[in-house]
Amino acid sequence: MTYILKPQLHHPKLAENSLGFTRRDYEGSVSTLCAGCGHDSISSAIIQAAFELDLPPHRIAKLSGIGCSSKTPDYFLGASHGFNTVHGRMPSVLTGANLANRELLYLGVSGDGDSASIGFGQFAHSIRRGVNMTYIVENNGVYGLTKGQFSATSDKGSKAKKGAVNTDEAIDLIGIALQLGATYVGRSFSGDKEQLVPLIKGAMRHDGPAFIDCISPCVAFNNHEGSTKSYDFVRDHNEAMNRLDVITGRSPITAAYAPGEVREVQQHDGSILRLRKLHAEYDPTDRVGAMHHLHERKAAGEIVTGLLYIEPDPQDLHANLDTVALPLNRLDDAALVPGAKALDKLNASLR
Ligand SMILES: Cc1ncc(C[n+]2csc(CCOP(=O)(O)OP(=O)(O)O)c2C)c(N)n1
Ligand code: SF4
Ligand SMILES: [Mg+2]
Repeated sequence: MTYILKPQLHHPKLAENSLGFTRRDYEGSVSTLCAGCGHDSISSAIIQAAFELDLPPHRIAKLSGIGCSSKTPDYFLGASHGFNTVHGRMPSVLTGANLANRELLYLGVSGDGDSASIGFGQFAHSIRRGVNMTYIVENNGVYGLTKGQFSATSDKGSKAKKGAVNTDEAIDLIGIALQLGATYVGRSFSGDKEQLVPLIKGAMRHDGPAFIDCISPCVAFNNHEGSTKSYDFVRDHNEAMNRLDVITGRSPITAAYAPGEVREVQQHDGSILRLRKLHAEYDPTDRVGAMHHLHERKAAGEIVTGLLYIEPDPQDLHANLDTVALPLNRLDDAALVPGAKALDKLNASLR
């Protein structure tokens, strides 16, 4: 169905960002997902985030695995680099691409099956290695593309559409990401764009492994009573820790949230994350506290959302490996063939 072209007609005075691009310049082809699928709202949030951050589309690389969620990069950032990999293998391909060229912004899009089942090891290792990326899991608790089997993020006791009860313990990717050293960790809901867009913007401006678990209901297979990933259930159990506004050089302060204590966190690139706390006691720079809070609220039946953890000055894989700053394809002969003396020195250092 991707042969359906997008209508060219649009309002003659669409707002432009500082690059002269409109929101439409960040769109992709027409979505072929089911009407009402949460994944489409996430695509729309990614488009808005990239537009508002004035990101040049050709400086973004979007990568995904396999699944309805992993199909979505076709529906946004049509002018960016794209790589639809194999089921569960997005993180290793992204890691390799990032090591070869650190000048692009890497956006990994995955599903709960893609990242918590077949790709669980890949997910874990990309986080613990500190790959600089924005990693979004579009989490619907099922394998949507293969017709609704429980996934590893499906909650114990959650009911399938035909009544079967899930007896397995759920993997909470947020908990794993926190444990393995992700330096920006957030959870959101595809039905709450006001929360999701700034969360994605903050992740895109973050220089380290940024992970977002976005609950994204599957209207075809997991949106019924008894499911803990349905629109109704998530709306009823959503417990937002904070509201975020990302302030870059030129972006105005747009938050229109209820008053509360405000905390500002400056990121490495100068962007400021303005957090309006909804829970006075919650400290998003305390990793152990965040893990504790997550477990505590889960036991109380709540789904905590918002920016759950931020390390303002992270160190990424390139810093850990002390790699060369230039993209590998721009290294000249002198750098690539340093000569016998340099090779002798290197060999000696390894003896
Ligand atoms: C190696 C391999 N195993 C299994 C499959 C079949 N398969 C395709 S998508 C998918 C699960 C997708 O679930 P998820 O990542 O949660 O994405 P969703 O469709 O729910 O967005 C499976 C098992 C496959 N394509 N490749
Ligand atoms: S099957 Fe589910 S996840 Fe896939 S497009 Fe339809 S609603 Fe979305
Ligand atoms: Mg899924």
